[in-house]
Amino acid sequence: MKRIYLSLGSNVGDRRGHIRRALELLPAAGVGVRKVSSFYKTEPVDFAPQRWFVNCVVEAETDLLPLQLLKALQTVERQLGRRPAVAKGPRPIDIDILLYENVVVRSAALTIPHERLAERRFVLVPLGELAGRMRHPVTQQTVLEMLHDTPDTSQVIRLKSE
Ligand code: PH2
Ligand code: MG
Ligand code: MG
Repeated sequence: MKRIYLSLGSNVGDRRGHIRRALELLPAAGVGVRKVSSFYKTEPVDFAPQRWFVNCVVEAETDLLPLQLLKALQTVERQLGRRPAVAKGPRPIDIDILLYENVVVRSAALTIPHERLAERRFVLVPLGELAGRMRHPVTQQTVLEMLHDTPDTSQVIRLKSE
């Protein structure tokens, strides 16, 4: 079993409902969810004129290899009604691989660790809740150090309950 961290985000329709549904579908896709962060309302990053997101991070275990995992997550995205659309535009669900053990993957199809991990408060804040002392396998910075250093100033507001 490999330990992985995923980022989940939604900014269309019932945003929390979409994330909850994705969490329910992950086990059948081969991803055992171990911990779920709080849910956060987050200001859109990179693509401003759209609705705020709800984001969370999960710690999970899987026997899937990185590219198999990517395909499995895309299947869950489609099950939740995601269709190919504008890059970084509105979506019912987006599930991104943040970390896969200490593995580094740099291919056209997939980049692990996620290439903008250190530039996104909507990822670093929930990830810090689960694993603040964990280190980035390339830069060796901890999650809390990345959060302290990030140039991102977008708003991330913890929701009271899921
Ligand atoms: N995802 C993006 C682009 N911008 N902004 C927020 N707040 N949350 C996201 O999940 C997000 C984003 C591309 O996947
Ligand atoms: Mg994304
Ligand atoms: Mg994605």
